[in-house]
Amino acid sequence: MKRTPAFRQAVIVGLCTVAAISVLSVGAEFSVPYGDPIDLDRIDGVLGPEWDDANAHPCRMGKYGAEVHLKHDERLFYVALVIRTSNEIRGGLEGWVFIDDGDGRDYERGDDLLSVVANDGRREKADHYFKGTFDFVLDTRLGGTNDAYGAGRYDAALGAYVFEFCRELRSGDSKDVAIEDEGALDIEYGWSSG
Ligand SMILES: [Ca+2]
Ligand SMILES: [Ca+2]
Ligand SMILES: [Ca+2]
Repeated sequence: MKRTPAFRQAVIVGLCTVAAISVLSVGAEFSVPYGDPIDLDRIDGVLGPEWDDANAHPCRMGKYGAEVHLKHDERLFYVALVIRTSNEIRGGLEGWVFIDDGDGRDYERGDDLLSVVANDGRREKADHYFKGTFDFVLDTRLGGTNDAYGAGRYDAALGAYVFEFCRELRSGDSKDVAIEDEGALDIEYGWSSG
């Protein structure tokens, strides 16, 4: 399926060690702390206390103000996106986290995308493989394994879409980009509307 995101925000993630991941975003550096594991049931599109030990930073995603929350544990990398809009968007919103495979060329075959449509917080497989520019499919459709889940919902009281993702650091799946100790990773965040 080909989809064109309305916006992407470039963020560079430098991995110092698994226990001390740092993020460079628009010239500023953010640390990705080692935190408590998040139960899969908490990947529900509700930004609860499971994110209290994450690092959060504000950013812009196109016309929307947003926040990115980041943390990891020994096995999983966690990302939450809060995209602020006072109105639910007609046609829905899809949140996504793009992960470059380390060659510095974004949106090419071999890159990763975590993506789900906001759907009342229903948890879905989120582990996609890039086949080409904005042409991506679930790993499981290419013989790979699903190693990421995500959920999103619109929270009217908060005035925001909330997307939560968890993803294996090193799944061993040939369809995944491994997040290695002391490696480097480019991540971009974004959304697309239906
Ligand atoms: Ca949650
Ligand atoms: Ca690439
Ligand atoms: Ca996978």
